[in-house]
Amino acid sequence: AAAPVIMVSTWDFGAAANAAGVSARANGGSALDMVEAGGRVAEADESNSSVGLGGLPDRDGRVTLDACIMGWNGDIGAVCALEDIVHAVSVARRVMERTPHTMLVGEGARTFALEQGFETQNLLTPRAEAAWREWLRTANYAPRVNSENADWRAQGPATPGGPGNHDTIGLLAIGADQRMAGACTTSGMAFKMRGRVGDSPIIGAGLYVDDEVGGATATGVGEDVVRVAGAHAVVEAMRHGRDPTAACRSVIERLARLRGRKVAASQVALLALDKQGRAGAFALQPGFTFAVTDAAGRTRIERAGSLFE
Ligand code: SD4
Repeated sequence: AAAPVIMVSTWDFGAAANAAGVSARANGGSALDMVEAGGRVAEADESNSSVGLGGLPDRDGRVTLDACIMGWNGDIGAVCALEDIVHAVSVARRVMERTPHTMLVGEGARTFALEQGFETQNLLTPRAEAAWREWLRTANYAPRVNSENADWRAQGPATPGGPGNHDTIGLLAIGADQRMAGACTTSGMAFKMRGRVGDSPIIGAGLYVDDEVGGATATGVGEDVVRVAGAHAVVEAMRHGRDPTAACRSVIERLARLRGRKVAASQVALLALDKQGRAGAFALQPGFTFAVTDAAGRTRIERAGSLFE
């Protein structure tokens, strides 16, 4: 039998995140340490235009970050619309560990982070600023996400949020003590309205972990993930006996039944890891990949099935 999976994360760039997670585990870190370490890799990666530094801004030119983290015992923390602080996942963890609350937004989240010793930095890179200025010429908001869908493909590799660009990272891990945790971190949809919050920092939508069952995370058009409480729905499907792939598929199919043709041009990808160390994913559109690392430390990139071709 294949070695159990100990960490998964969204997209091929998840491989670098998993490597950081696995080394945190080797150094005695918990599943929380694994997912936080992995999220920080994507946040610091300037070439990823959907997470942390280098993330594409909102329509007003501000980079605003959404992140959350969840442990094995219902511990949760989240930040929404955080500005000027790159490691949103770490701020989310501080919200979880050092406040009586579970979510802080905007100015309050930023003030809390500063009190906690996080340093400010300009998250808008020249490349992201140039993409925003280009977008301003039409100021036509279209939620485009990574997909091999023909419509998006036709827009070419330079399209913000289009094929070849990077995307939100969601991470799920099983620690050496077998406890599970997850995290999700993003700059959200490019050129979103100021104040818009997607699924990624919403526990139950962008992320959910139940240590009895497994965890799930989402990427894609957050509005469509929230409609079905995506990550929580996947965990509940696993609780009722579905394997991770079938659980993700059942929720994608539910979304399609609920929304009909309205999701034909949307993308949602769901990724799950169960307590037994089995990983799986499913998406609306083709092209979603994810990084899977097993207990032997081997990482492979898998490609999810999709409802549409
Ligand atoms: C959001 N799900 O804010 C995120 C975005 C994403 O670009 O996954 N991709 O809706």
